[in-house]
Amino acid sequence: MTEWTILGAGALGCVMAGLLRQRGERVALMLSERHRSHFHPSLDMITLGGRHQLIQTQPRFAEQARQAECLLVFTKAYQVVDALTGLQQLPTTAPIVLLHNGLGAAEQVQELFPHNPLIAGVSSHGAMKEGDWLVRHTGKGETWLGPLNEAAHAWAHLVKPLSAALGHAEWSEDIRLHQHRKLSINAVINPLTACHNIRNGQLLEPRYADVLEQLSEEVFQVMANLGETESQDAFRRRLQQVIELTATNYSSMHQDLVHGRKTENDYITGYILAHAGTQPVPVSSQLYREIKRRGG
Ligand code: KPL
Repeated sequence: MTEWTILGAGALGCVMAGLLRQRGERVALMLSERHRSHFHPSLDMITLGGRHQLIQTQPRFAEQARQAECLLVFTKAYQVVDALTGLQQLPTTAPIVLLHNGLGAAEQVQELFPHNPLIAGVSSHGAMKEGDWLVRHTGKGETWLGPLNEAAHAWAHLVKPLSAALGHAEWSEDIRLHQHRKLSINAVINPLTACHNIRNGQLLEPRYADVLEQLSEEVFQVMANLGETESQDAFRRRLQQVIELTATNYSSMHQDLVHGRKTENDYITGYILAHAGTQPVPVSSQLYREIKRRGG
């Protein structure tokens, strides 16, 4: 049985640790320096049914990276490279699974760890941090994994235990498709909710109808130029569905901005800007600048 090492003990990382432990999987949590002097408490996960579940994981620090068998990276996109730079002793056989929002960090990871199997993951589970070591699982979703390099092709079997623990996990040889589908949703919902200081569901109010339509059109066109074949109607329906399903949530970018944290702006809206080519993307540009101006 593979031991899972989770890097990035944020909301989603902790919920994944909890769901894996519930299925009897071995889970280690890679902790940062600031946790070293503390006693490592057990994780308290509030399940979808509202029950508190105490989760025991194996605490690990960077110098123990050589013990990692499979690394699941749940840090924010902009932390991925720094967090992994500290793990140079990771065995070259250990797959690295990148599960952050947005796109753009994988190339640097590939340079840092040229021999490791590199896998991209896309998950739509909902999670919220409610305190130190207290997390809530807020929504069940799908999880897709797929290869980013040659060595990763041998690791498709990882989805079996993941699927048992998470309810759904599948391997896709075309993981870029799933990454683009998630990014296109994030590139609409996240910057708009962050800049207007609203919950996801408020985007359906008539006063946001125009900006929502303009931004959706921009994002759709950039994705189409990148080769995505989804129709505009299908994209609109999918967007509407995610907004409705997450109506009471504050998006991750909203939460980051409100709490004075850096956001994933560069890896979400920044990705749209970087791939727009000659296509005008005025709404995305304006939102990108506004989030930067507010320190995100
Ligand atoms: O993934 C999300 C995020 O907040 O980053 C969405 C789907 C927009 C849900 O809030």
